[in-house]
Formats: sequence, C-alpha cells, structure tokens
Amino acid sequence: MIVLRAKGVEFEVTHITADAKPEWFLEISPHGKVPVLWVDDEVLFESCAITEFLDETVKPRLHPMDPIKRARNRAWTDFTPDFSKSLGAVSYAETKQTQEKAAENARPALARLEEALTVERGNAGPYFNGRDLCIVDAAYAPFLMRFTLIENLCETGTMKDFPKVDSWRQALVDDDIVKGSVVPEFLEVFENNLRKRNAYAAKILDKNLRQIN
Ligand SMILES: N[C@@H](CCC(=O)N[C@@H](CS)C(=O)NCC(=O)O)C(=O)O
Repeated sequence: MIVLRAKGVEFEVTHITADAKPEWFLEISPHGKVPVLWVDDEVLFESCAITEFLDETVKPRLHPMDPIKRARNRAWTDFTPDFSKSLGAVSYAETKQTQEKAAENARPALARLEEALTVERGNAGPYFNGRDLCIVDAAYAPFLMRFTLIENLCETGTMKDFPKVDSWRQALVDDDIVKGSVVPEFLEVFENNLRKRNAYAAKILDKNLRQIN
C-alpha cells in the first residue's frame, strides 16, 4: 500500500480478515497470505516481489539508480522479517516481565539497523536513502508504526539506545503516505488484536480506558 501510494497509482483495496479468509482469496493466494496484487488477469504475491514489480513498471523509481546502492537497499529490506519478529515479541508479550526480556532480546536487531543508518546510509535522513521515501522505508514502516502504538502504551524504552532508528521511526509515522496506508479503523483493529492475543499492552490499554471512564 505504501509503495502504491508513493507512486500515485490508482488502486482498489480489499481487506482480508485472517480468521475468515474467503474462498476466492485462498484460490489466488498460494500461501493464503496477504498481500496479493491483482494486475489485469495476473496475481502477484509476496510483498518483495510485488514491490519490485511496481518499481520496475510504475514511476517514480523508489529504488536508488546506483546498482550497488540498490543491492544494499534490497539486502536491508530482506532484514525486515528478523527485525519485525524482534519488535513483535515486545508488542505481543503477555506479561511485563516477558516484555522486558523481549526488549532486551531485540537489542541485536536494533543495533544492526542503527549501524545501517549510521554507516550504510551516509546521509542525514530523514528516510533510509535521504530526503525521499524509498522501498526500505516502505518495508519497515508498517512494523515501526505498530511498534509506536505499543511504545505509547507501555513505554518500554526499547529504542532509547538506538537514536537513529528512533528518529527514522518518527519520520515514518509522521509521513502522510505512511499514515494513509492503513484503514480508518486501524487503531481499533490493532487494539482488538492485542486483546485477542492476550498481550500485556492490551491490559495497559484497558486499564487506561477504565481510568478515563
Ligand atoms: N513473506 C510474506 C509474508 C506475508 C505475511 O506473513 N502476511 C501476513 C500478514 S502481514 C498474513 O497474511 N497472515 C495471515 C496468515 O498467515 O494466515 C510477504 O512478505 O508477503
């Protein structure tokens, strides 16, 4: 969605509920996962493959023109699953103790990204490649957006020793393309998902809500 929005493409979105996937979706999605992209009569799947297709076929190019930089961008995009797993463990921890442990365990992944933003990036940001949103940004933004909500609730301090990651996170959550990439009821869906997963963050959320009411 972020890449489609960054390219100003016209598109329609159909949201799929994970525990009620329609038959037509299971028929077109080989792994039963989102995202899939329907282009004319073809269906593409896997977010990296979809992103690369869009970048090759629709302007403006979001990948750097320099092949070395492009390869390095792809390499950092490939790190997204490891990174999101580390942050996800903090987000969905069921107790304060397991959340603290998960925040500690997330440090190596955060340190690697901090290093990438320090050495590899070689620019002052605010995005991964500098002043314009790129594919690495699009890959990490959904996870950093969700983590920001968790941090607002739980104040884990997970990013306090990683200032470059933290300011990158802030730039992404403040970006209009990123902000508009989720459904209007995103917050409610996310909060209900935390409750369903019995996350500690949901307990803080509901305690805060009780105090307000
Ligand atoms: N490697 C895949 C991962 C896709 C993926 O895990 N999608 C999740 C949502 S972010 C999903 O569809 N989960 C539902 C399920 O696994 O049943 C990609 O990048 O497209």
